[in-house]
Amino acid sequence: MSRSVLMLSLALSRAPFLSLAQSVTSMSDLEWTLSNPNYSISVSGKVPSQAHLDLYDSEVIGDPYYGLNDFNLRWVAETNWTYTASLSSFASTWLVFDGLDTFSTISVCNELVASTNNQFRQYYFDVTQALNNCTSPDITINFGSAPNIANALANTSLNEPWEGTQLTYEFPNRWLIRKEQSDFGWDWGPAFAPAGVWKPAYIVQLSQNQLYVRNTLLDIYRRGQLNNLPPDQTQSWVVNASLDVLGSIPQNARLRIDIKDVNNRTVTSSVASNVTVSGGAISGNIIVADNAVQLWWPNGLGPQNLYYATVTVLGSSNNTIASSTKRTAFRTIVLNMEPISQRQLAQGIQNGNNWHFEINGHELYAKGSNLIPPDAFWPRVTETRIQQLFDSVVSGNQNMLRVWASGAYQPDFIYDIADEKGILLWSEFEFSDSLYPAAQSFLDNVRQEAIYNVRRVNHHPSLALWAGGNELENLELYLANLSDPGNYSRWQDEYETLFLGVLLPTVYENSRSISYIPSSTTNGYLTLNHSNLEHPMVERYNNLTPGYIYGDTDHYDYDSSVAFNLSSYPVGRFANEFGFHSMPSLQSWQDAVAPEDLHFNSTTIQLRNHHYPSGGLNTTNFPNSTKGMGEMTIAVEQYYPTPNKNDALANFSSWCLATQIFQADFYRSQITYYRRGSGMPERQLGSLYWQLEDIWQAPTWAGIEYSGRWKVLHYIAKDIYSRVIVAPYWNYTTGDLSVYVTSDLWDTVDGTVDLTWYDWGGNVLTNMSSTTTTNSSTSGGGSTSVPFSVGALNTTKVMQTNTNALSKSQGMDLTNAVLRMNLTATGNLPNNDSAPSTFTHEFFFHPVLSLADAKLTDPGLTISSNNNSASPAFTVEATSGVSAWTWLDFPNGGVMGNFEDNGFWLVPGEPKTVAFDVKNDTTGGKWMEDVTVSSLWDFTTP
Ligand code: BMA
Repeated sequence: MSRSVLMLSLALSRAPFLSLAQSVTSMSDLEWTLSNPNYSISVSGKVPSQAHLDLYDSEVIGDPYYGLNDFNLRWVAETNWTYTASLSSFASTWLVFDGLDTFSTISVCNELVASTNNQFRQYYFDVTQALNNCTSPDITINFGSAPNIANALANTSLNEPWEGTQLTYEFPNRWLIRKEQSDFGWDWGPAFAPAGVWKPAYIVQLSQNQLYVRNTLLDIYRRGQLNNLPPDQTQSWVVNASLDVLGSIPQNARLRIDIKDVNNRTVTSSVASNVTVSGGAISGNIIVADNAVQLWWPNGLGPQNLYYATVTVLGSSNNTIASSTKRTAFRTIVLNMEPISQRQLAQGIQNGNNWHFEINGHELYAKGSNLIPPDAFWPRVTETRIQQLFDSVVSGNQNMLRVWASGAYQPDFIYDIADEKGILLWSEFEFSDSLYPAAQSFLDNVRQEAIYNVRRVNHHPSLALWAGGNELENLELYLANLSDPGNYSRWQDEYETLFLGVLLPTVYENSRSISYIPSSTTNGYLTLNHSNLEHPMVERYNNLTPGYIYGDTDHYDYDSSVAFNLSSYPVGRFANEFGFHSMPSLQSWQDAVAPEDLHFNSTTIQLRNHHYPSGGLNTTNFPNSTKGMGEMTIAVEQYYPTPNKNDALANFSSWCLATQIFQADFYRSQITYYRRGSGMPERQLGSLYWQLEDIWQAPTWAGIEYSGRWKVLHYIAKDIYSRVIVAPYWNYTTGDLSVYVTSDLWDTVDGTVDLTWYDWGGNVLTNMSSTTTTNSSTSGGGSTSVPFSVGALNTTKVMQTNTNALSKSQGMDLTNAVLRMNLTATGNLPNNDSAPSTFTHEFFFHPVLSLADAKLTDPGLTISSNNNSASPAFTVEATSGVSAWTWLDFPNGGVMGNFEDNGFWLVPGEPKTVAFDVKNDTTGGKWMEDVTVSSLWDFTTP
């Protein structure tokens, strides 16, 4: 089998595209050289790759992630890089690049082919002419320095007199170029501004009458469906297909669409109607009966039924000219922003507008987080890594990720993984935290990028939404109004030109199945009128009726003194971002910094903290960094006993953990609040915290570290994203304490919550059993058992009391009391025919705001392992007191994975066995010997 045929058949197995082009050679198969004459560098290079990675492989530079190499390697970003390779002689040849990062000049046989300026576009060039007169053909791709070019563009008319709106992290002027915006620095990441052929590239040879499919659009929607509006679920499906091809499409060409299930059974094989040929694309559609297919559901809401759709271009004698297969599915997903209806008002929902997702016509509670670029260098993001990351998403009980604007459009393999695992991907165009140029050349460039990506990913059932960009309305337009009120209408007009005039029509013209919002955080639209083709969406902005609720929320408050003040949280329909930063573990730090730097305020650690960003290229960002480090320290000091260990490394490790405990505690408090909102007048239906994972080893908002290790946050988020939860809501000023059960199931669930007060020694406070005000509770043995029934996507109160009253009238020592809430319930999982499931959840509440004020007791923790490396498990027991924030830890190197539970509380006499999910192990199980357990008590010991 020739290499190119092999490559085609490999491509087929995943089926990113299937083309009958006669010869497709991957440019990865060429021998590339990377060179830079200014530095006399000439090393071997790769495609796909980036200069930093090839220089690291050739040992010209050290690990870009080590120490302060992000600063030391700035020279790599500030110079030009050239990739060259020899070509065999090719006739009738196209070069197809799925991604060039970013400013490239391409020559073949010394003849200029093209220049490119957009990382996110697919480029294709007919180089037949250039090859014709060439004896030893070669290709040269010269990449200009993106930071230098951005600076040069700042002196052109592309730049505008923006004031107070442009957030610079490190390299300036990112908004003038179409390159991953976080490549120029962000508050959680380094600034490498890499360059290279960052995505696959192909040499395509076509003879006459042959076509190469370079992109495939599949749009599956219910008949009559319109973007952003809930469709009629009884309608049949429309499957609209459109192939972008190289080569010329015969005038009389027809299209056939075959749909098969994953067992290769044909669902339908039909010749498409309404076939059109225009602009290098052939399009047509078929109808599929509603009952011919099974629906796709997100994680936890039903099965992920998948299908293969093959679109074939047929010639006049029914001969196949080209064909493309995509794995897809049948589902509708809508972001419903319609006005609150009479029916909803009658249910007690507060007036205003909806802002929630509906899958196949059902409201769902979106549980998840924000996905940032998993690496500063995309070419080293492997499928295995993403599989593992998404396994953590699934086991973390998440069903939605917001793919944050200003990384990169996700490659197909990531959507494929999300399709398989049922993770909805709220996707965004790459614009963030600045205003953007309004020049025609810029808009045209963006339009091409948007068309390519909207068409490329539309077939994925995991695609949940397109948003124009990050924080544009709540932050950027707000800042524009604040700093330049005289020109505000200009900034709003320009914003609308790009986000309503270019991006919205790109979505609406290519897809009817996906909703669009111009900005991640938005109050939604005032009107939506699909018959107004010019301007279907009119934004609401701040046109608000007092007392009404609109839109989604974004919440950051670095004043940790109000972290647990519930009235400081926003009341909205959906929380798309909220968070606070924490340190990564000692183990992650050990991967990235020298042993002598392993202390809280070492220069390296401080300078790797980019919250708050330097705002430029200085490498002495101590004033801002200290602020960010200080926020973490203050939070720990406020709420927990502070570690003060004799051993410097142990002290550092404890401090890292302590910052993670605060982070997790704070997020949990917000998540419970937002989830309870599903049954409150705000009808709150989503919680996506900032941020899922790390791009490198640094203090950030992440719940999963760069190595894949879970921080306390990811464990606690997993727990609090359980289906049916019990949680306390405490006003620590008045002492009012209520306990609610909240469920995101689609049927009523019945169960009981056992409420038991303990002292820190682990003794049940038997005289405290009747501290609830519910009617039907029963007490005994120091516990109160409260039955409950909670409706679909709803909440119900199971206890109301006042801690000050408990202290005054019942003599409770609040510093020596802990309320354990234990829930057991029975109910049905959505779209699941098996017997009812049992749901359990536990929460420990302490009636003092700071655990530093609590009478913590040594819990006398013990740990033992099952010594079974094939299915490792550890049994932990508290022998002499309540164990708060019990933390199992595993060593660095050799093993990666996660415990099934962590950060939990224990009372004496109830051992808990915790399994460990191994993702990699090169130690043959030896790592199990080094697993440790600690708790908050350990912060109090030297
Ligand atoms: C929001 C996000 C990101 C940022 C995060 C933490 O602004 O959209 O831009 O990294 O908060 O500051």
